Amino acid sequence: MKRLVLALDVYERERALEIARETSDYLWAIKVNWPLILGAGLDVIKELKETANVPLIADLKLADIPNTNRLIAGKVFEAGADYVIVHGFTGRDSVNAVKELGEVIIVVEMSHPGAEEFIQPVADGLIKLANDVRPFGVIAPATRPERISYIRSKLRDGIKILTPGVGAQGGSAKKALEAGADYVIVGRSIYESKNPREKARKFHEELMGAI
Ligand code: O7E
Repeated sequence: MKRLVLALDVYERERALEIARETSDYLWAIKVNWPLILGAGLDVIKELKETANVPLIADLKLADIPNTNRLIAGKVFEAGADYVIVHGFTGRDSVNAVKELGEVIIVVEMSHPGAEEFIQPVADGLIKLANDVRPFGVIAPATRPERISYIRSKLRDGIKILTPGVGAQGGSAKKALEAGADYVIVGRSIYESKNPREKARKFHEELMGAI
């Protein structure tokens, strides 16, 4: 089973497709965020799926009223995304508006230092929301493995934990998995390396060894 998600945060379509082609053997999924969508357009989602043949996560971190979330998510699912990432703090009606259209992943806690200011203090409420809404998965920080363990201990069985913050942000892939994550999201450590395929292979092997 593969547990690595590539965060493909480059601007250029060609570069994105090349990295996807090189690394796809080791990936469970590819995550696209605003940089690539703004740089290459929404059609890059379908092209990446055809090139890498893996699920596509659209990480737009939607945080709007239900109607606007629905309008945005509709376009993104139509473009071929398999999962759309939404913020939970806007409330369950906004999250459900996206879930009615396809699979969602809810942000429960983020990986950067500033996440301790506002998001971490309300994580319990966001976990409860996730347990009620039953998304495919939630986001938890690899930079704080103890928080992954905490979130896992409160989360309903079957909801996956995806964790960013490995490598460039200082987190460890192995520790994140041992703490209870299901999938590890890695960006710069792979796409900025001289040999993205080799880097992805190393992360894949580290993750396989951690199970
Ligand atoms: O640090 P990198 O280069 O390995 O990239 C990490 C990716 O995960 C990047 O796309 C960033 O936007 C995303 N991310 C975080 O780094 N921290 C978070 O808390 C949440 C995400 C993320 O993927 O959000 C999904 C909701």
